[in-house]
Amino acid sequence: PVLSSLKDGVLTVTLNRPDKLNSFNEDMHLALRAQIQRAHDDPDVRAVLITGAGRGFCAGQDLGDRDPRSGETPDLGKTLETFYNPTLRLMRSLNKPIICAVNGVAAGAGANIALACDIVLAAKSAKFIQAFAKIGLIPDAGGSWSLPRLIGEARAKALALTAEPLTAETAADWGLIWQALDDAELMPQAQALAAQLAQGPTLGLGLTKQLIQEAATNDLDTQLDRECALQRQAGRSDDYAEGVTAFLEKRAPRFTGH
Ligand code: LHQ
Repeated sequence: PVLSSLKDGVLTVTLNRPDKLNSFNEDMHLALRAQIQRAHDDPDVRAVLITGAGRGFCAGQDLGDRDPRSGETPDLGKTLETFYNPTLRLMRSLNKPIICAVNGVAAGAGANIALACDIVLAAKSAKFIQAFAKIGLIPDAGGSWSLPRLIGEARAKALALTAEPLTAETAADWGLIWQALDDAELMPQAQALAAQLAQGPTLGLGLTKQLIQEAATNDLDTQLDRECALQRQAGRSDDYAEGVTAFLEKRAPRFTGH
């Protein structure tokens, strides 16, 4: 249910249930999680690129997996605890950038998995849909946290309460994502960005990701202290020495991620 390849430091992960718009069944949950875990464990992975196979990015949970007509009372909290939340936490704690190339519709938890990535690019034909309201659910997969932070409470509430589709261009205008690109440009640009980051000072990039995430819950004093601690760490890296040396020697730096 997930394809993966590692090239030049970029782990590309493709959600691959195109007949179901890459909606999540248990196998796809576990396969995605395994790839994010691999990104944690394998020092050769220096950036991750997530995308979807076929015309969609991800339509959220596979709604055919649990048929309410069976009469069973579902425990969706358990589904979140078992499947979504560990993956979300792994994505956020990964000290490496995750780029998302949203190639088509991103609905429900599929939209919010995309928003949990560090840099989100989307094809202009893609749409973001907080589909939960249509089926009586609440925004999950981190959406209730990320939406108000990214676009403010007014827009977050309206999107979540109406389930209205948002175009990629409006998403970019609002700051929900980084860029909306012509469809043909999406993958080349996403791959170029992932390659650029993977060849970058990835130790410092990982610390940057963590620091910006921490700012969501820290006050200024705490954050200034964290900047001291992480800049101290970054300043001791090989990549800092190389970056400054390359600048002084007027040449391109050769970063190693150490
Ligand atoms: C699907 C799905 C899908 C199965 C398209 N499942 N087959 C967390 C915890 C536990 C449980 C519940 O949920 C959650 C979190 C969530 O993610 S809740 C939100 C779940 N997602 C949705 O409600 C979105 C449902 N899908 C749609 O509204 C539409 O498919 C969208 C707007 C995404 C795309 O519309 P179209 O471009 O018109 O495509 P389509 O509807 O024709 O879909 C193509 C095929 O994919 C179709 O199958 P078929 O056999 O008829 O060709 C759909 O049934 C299937 N599919 N989403 N989530």
